[in-house]
Amino acid sequence: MIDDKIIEDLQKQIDELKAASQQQVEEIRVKMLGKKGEITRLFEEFRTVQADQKRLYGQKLNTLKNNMLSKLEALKASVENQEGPKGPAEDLTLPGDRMPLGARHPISIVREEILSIFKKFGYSVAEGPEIEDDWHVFSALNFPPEHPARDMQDTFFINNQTANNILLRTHTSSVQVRTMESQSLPIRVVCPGRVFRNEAISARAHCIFHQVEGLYIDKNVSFADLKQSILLFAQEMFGADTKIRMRPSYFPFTEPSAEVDVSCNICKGKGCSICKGTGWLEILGCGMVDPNVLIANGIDPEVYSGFAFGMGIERIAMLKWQVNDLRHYFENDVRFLREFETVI
Ligand code: 2U9
Repeated sequence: MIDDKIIEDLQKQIDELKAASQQQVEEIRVKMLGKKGEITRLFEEFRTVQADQKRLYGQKLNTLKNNMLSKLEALKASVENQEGPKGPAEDLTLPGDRMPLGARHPISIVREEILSIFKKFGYSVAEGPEIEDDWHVFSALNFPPEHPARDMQDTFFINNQTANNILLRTHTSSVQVRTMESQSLPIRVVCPGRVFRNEAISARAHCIFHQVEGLYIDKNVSFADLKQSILLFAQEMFGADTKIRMRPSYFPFTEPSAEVDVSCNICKGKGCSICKGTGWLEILGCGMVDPNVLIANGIDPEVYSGFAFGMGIERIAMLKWQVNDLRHYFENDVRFLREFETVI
């Protein structure tokens, strides 16, 4: 049975409706417009309305239903404003989302390994600028003025209106020079860092690579100290049964100078494809600091002596993991990097 009173009462109810949550809005919708809802029931009873009244009550019922729908929209909007767009406050007791852990780059892993060995030997770590001047990279290290490393072919110079001696460092020796300027003797320091050389990129060379260099200056430092330090480093790095051999070499900043090979720990010195059948792998260069370098840096070579060494981190990493192409270390292909995820 439908009459004006029922419709007016329902309209009054609609006007007074309130909701505090999405759930209450839904309950109201079901109560009014659900299958057994009050407005739905009126529509079902519409059949019983007398024919001459159908037009009038049809309009009234449609208005009631539309008012109800508008009210539901208004209630929904007001609840959303109260709760924020994402619904009720999040449950703070739920476990958090796991952040996937990144992994260290293989060059960083080897760098830290080298540094931690020298730290055990009492060395401190120093870093310096990648953009340097001629003095710290060449002159203070006994490079003669006509040395080919000073050439544009080998070194990246930086165009500068006021100075023509600004360049990207070709080795981290400049950091040792800066250490001699700022620290008192004795000095025992290792210097890791990125260096730049004007070279074509290939499997064996890159215009950017990483070095660790070391410098030890004190009274009575001898070649025997150098040899024993390098042997201990090689055994820490490549295994206790590692042997070393030294071959004479030449660097402007050391005299005498040597290149150091370690026994190949793949074939145990018998000869394999990694050591190209020789049983030895070259790992670093070293020597006694040239007296000219000590003088240039204000140190009396009659009182003090020292040794220095330098190694390329990529080269050590290639030997450690038998990577045959240097470019892998720079491309950051995740399939390559993932191989080192479990290496600490
Ligand atoms: C000062 C005095 C001497 C650092 C040294 C080497 C030998 C050496 C190369 C290894 C491979 C560079 O990365 S590489 O291409 N380095 O062989 N470096 S002695 O000598 C110094 C450094 C600073 C004041």
